[in-house]
Amino acid sequence: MSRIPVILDTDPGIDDAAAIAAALFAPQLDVRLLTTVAGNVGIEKTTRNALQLLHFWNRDIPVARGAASPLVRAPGDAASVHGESGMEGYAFVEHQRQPLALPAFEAIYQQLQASDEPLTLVAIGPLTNIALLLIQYPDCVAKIKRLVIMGGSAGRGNYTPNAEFNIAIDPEAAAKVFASGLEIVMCGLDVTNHALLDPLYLAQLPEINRTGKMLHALFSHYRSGSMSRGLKMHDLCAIAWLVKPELFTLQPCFVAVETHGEYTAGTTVVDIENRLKRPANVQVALQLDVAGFQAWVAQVIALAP
Ligand SMILES: [Ca+2]
Repeated sequence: MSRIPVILDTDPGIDDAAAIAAALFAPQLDVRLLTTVAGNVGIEKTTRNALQLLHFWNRDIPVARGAASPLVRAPGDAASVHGESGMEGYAFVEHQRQPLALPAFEAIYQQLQASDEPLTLVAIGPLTNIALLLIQYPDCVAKIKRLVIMGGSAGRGNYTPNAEFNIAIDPEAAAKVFASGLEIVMCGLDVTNHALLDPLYLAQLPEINRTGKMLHALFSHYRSGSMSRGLKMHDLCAIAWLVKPELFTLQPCFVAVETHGEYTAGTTVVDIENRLKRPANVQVALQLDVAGFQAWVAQVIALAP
């Protein structure tokens, strides 16, 4: 089986940690680079968290530190959901790992240039690094097979009434990315709000392996859903789509990102009924096979140490 080569841009983040686990241990994927971005918490913390996770799994995938703040706006965060550290709840051991000496968008470009096949980008944080890549290296589009994101919503938001967190933190970056001509798959709240791990599975996690034990400790501090009603695994959806696209129903749509609205900045305007008569630029995930998703998560976590 030829594995899909992937660059993963992330802001760990507790659901990011679960997504990184799945990306590393799904046999279908070959993670070439992790890049970090400010989002759930600041860039120092998301970078530290990414390195801690790779150390936990003893994996030597390079990490590049990305943007410390959005393109034009002041940083926001989601420490209320993920804890002050961004990955509250587990005592990771000390290590000497360091990020690469070059910024994320440069590291991504180098990977794209070095690869003899187009690479898949997966972005599960704000889209700042991807926008910087497109601004600095417009020629990179030809080297990117597709961009799979966790972000946006065709309905309501989870950060402001209409905007999803990853897009709301850096609407200008998202607007740039959505208008880039890249092939984009958007796993937004329309599917991720349903991507629940149920209480029964969550309770079993510590018995499965040390990854399960670690994730269970993090999940106990995660505030998107609850351990007793189920937790929303937003970021895992982007990885799930790559490995199990048959679990998702996609619709090609024109999607624009609102950057000027007084109350609506960061809203993804998803033209499901084609009212604007504009060509589709995004494959929008609108439905998820929840039971299939849960079965896949259990399968892939069991493959981890
Ligand atoms: Ca994330």
